[in-house]
Amino acid sequence: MISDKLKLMKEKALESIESASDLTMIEMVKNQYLSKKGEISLLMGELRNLNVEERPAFGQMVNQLKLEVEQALYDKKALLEEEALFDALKNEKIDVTLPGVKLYQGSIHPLNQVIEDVEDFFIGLGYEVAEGPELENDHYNFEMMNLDKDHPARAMQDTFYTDETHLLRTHTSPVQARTMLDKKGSPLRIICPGKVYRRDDDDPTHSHQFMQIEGLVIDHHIQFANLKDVLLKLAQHLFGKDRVIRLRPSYFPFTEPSVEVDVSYVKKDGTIGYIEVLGAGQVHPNVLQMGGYDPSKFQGFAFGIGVERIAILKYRIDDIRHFYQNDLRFLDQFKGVNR
Ligand code: FA5
Repeated sequence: MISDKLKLMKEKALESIESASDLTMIEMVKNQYLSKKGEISLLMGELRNLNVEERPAFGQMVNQLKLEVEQALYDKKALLEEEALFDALKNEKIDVTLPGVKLYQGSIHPLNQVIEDVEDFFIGLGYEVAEGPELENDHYNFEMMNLDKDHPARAMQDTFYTDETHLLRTHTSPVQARTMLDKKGSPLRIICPGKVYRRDDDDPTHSHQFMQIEGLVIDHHIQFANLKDVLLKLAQHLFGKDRVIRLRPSYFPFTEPSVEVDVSYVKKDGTIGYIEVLGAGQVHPNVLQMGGYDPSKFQGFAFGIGVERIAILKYRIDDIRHFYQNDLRFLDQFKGVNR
């Protein structure tokens, strides 16, 4: 009987589906019965061997069988997929009791902390922050600063030349010249932090590469007293109200008169000592003139602060080289300072 044959096929198919243990086996059963040449599809070919009256009933039975096998495959597939997902979730379960991976948290380098602090102070006084190139033209680094080609003071700032006219700047003072030309004769007050380079021998207070913060103010009626006032206020902002500054006469070709400025500190034995932190002075008339300012109408003052020297004083560092060695034991001590 044809219906027995169909019944047998159904049992066989459902049994195979039932016993399929993964999705590949499901796919195989599906091919075996439902593909173009699958057992159920081939049954339809048998329609031809039946007489016309029998055909509709047979067609209906085969369709019914097909629907049931399809449904069983669908259900089993869903079940296997759910089991696979469940297994994956079980295996990938996060163990919240495991210790976490500690991420190293860096902090702002102590020299940058000093720069930010000095910037805050001067921005509060209405200064702008200017920038200039580290690879500088001899013209700005020396000539515009009143040091012509054969000036003996060039020897004090011997540096690294890349060709006849270009060098790693020896100080941040060339930014004075660049800013003056930019401002085209109008009053200005700027600071400029940045790296500078010299052929200095490294020792506890000297490095061949260090940082400076240049300052320049040009206006009418500027006096030396204005310079002294701002430098004392800066020292007290950085180190506390008990600090004093000491001005020693000095020489820079770009300022006249010129001074070197020391800040007081208490030595280990309790006595008062001084550390030189910057050079300064009133802008030389030649520098004003070259920068496009009439020296009979404008005066100015300028200064160049040694950033490392400020950090040495502020954080009591015994050797400037610590700032450049990237030793995390040293740098970790500055986390949260000034913040
Ligand atoms: C100058 O560089 C002048 N351009 C500063 C200046 C600007 C004067 C504007 C007048 C007007 P000096 O060579 O003294 O000056 O350097 C300034 C500061 O940089 C020093 O006071 C010191 O704090 C720091 N400094 C100088 N050489 C070194 C070095 N090798 N290592 C670390 N800090 C240094």
